[in-house]
Amino acid sequence: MIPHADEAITRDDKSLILAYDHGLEHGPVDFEPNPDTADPDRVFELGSHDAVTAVAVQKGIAEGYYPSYEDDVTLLAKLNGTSNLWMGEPNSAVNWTVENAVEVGADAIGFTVYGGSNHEIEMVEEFREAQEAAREHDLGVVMWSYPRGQGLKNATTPSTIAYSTRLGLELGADITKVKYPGSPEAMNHAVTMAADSKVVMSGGSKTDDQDFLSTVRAAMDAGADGLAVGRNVFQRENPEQILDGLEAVIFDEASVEAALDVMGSEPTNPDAL
Ligand code: FBP
Repeated sequence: MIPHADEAITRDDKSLILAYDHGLEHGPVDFEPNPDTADPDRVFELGSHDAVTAVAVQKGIAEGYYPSYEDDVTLLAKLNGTSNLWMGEPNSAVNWTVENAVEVGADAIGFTVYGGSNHEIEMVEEFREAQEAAREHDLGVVMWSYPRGQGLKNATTPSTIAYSTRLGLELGADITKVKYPGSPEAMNHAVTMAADSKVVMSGGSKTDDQDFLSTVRAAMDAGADGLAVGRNVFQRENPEQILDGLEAVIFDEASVEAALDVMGSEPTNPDAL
């Protein structure tokens, strides 16, 4: 972690990264709820919303589409990734070099590490190469820290998520992206284990407005530095509307009630507000 290395992908020290590598990681099924978002142009348009500090994509999407958005969108190059067709022990192919990502216009790199997988050693060594190349080019480094594999049945327990953020710090990430560990206390512990490096919450599968904003609010109150989200934005009928709500919660410190109000969305569980 180098202070300020992540400046290009943060605003007031916080991030809202729009993750759009699902066509590779999960396949076209993820675009079914909102078929327009199979078109990368639609998602780069969302990336120019004020709330979004970076858009994370794989190489092919960046090469083909980013040139039209480079004035309005900050690019986070997701360097590795695997398809859902792969049935082996968790692993991720390195699809993109840092040098090429710089040529395409990236300001930061993203890299998945599956701690606990039988492939952990090679993944960490690949991360080292990418991290050191990123430093040479002054790029921020975001680790998708997702422990999983043979020995890890529930990858979101509090101790596993605290270990995930610690891996990010120890291995040289500026920002570590982790799944929500289920409670503000567990998130706070994970943030503490990351010391001065940053922690962002992963969006997860689509939930309703109030549920989603409540989890993001809880994570932020527990010390998280933002969100890296895919499906909970682009699978909605109106992705811009949830970005308005997320901007309120993450950057304006709004309550869930106030954020729903900004969105013009009715609470589904008013008693919980
Ligand atoms: P979501 O917000 O949709 O969960 O996306 C975050 C993300 O990390 C994506 O970058 C990636 O495609 C996906 O989750 C991988 O999720 P998993 O490996 O847990 O299925």
